[in-house]
Amino acid sequence: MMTSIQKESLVCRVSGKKLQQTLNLGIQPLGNGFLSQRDFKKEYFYPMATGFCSESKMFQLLEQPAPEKMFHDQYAFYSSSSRHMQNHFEKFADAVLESRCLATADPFVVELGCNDGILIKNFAARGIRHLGIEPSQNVAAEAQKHGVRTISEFFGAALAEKILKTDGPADVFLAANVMCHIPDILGVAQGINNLLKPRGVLIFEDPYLGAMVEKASYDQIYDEHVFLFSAHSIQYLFGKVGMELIDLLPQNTHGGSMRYVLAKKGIFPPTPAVDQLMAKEKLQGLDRAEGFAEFRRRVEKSKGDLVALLQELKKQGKKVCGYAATSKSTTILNYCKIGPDLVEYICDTTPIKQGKYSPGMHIPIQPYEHFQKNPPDYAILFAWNHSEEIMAKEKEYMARGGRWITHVPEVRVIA
Ligand code: DWN
Repeated sequence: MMTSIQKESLVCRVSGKKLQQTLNLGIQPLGNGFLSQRDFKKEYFYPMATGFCSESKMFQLLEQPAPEKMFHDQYAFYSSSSRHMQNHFEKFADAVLESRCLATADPFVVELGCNDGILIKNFAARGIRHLGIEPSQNVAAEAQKHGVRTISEFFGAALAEKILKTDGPADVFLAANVMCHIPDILGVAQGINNLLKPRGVLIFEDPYLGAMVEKASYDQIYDEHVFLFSAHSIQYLFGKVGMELIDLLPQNTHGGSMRYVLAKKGIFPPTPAVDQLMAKEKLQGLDRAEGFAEFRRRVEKSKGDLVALLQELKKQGKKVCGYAATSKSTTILNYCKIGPDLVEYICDTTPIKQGKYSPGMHIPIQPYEHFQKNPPDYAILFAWNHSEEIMAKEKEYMARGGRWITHVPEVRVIA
């Protein structure tokens, strides 16, 4: 076991002030570090805990593995693995076009972390000048197949300069489920501000801190998610580079996300949604470290309840599998110490994960067809954020008496 720990961040990555610990999820491997048996001995682990900064209001990991460990040419997550997400991003693109922020002479749209092109391909297909930035080469290659112009580099002020020289300033800068992955978020914010036209807008969405706290969905915390944002933290971060929130739109994706719309300060009047959400966050306690005490208690209870349920099912001789080898499942399995003795296998539709083992707890990952041929008595819904889509396609499993286990918002069996 390797525990190469980076001590870079017991202070806030944005304000530089000391962090207060909010949650400790123990020693964890990489969320997407699916591995072969021969690599068990050299598996990478690090201590995963979160902290809160009372100045920037940033909820963040105390320590995070180096980006190169997580995002590389074997990156295991392809955004288009969910049909629901494909529809979501088509609608996202339509909303950008309807907002008329691309209604300029020669519009230019940039997307950070475009993955397999799920969002930006909708602009490419309309012949709009665009650029996708995606450091993981394997998923970037997939985006190129969809006609997306991509570069495989990490974004910051230096890359912004380069793009300004080759393409000029951007009308719209997009990101989805990306910003929360970036430790040098201030450098990225600076780069975005530099790259945008004076009336350019930044539109991005990420899992929302308020939704995670409400649902006790602590599995949103893993190596890749260095931050879980709120309106408070986004306002502080972008305020540092001369930008401000002008709108907020809650999304039901990934278990509760927020779409943030920002522009340079003073250009567009903010909608009432900005003040409304800031007020709600204060009530929810998202603006102070003490506000996370109840969340911590619910997470600890969730662990106890899930382990007790699985042990009871084992005693009864029931067969339990995991449904979808999500990054989130890595957090749950390693925090609760759930291994192949309690969960026989995890099925997943992504070929790169199949035939491998889950990070840390080493549960075999089987192709989806294995689930159909060997249906369990109970399946833990690790992709609970896609539950509607999954329930719709698993009617036969349920009709035959198959049951689901979920931990959101509390551990329970769904018949
Ligand atoms: O931010 C991130 C989010 C957006 O996506 C990344 N850091 C990584 C990833 O997180 P995740 O792995 O928790 O994402 P999902 O979308 O909840 O899960 C995707 C996985 O689930 C894929 O491996 C495919 C699998 N899956 C499946 O096997 N059957 C998904 C669906 C919908 C299914 O029906």
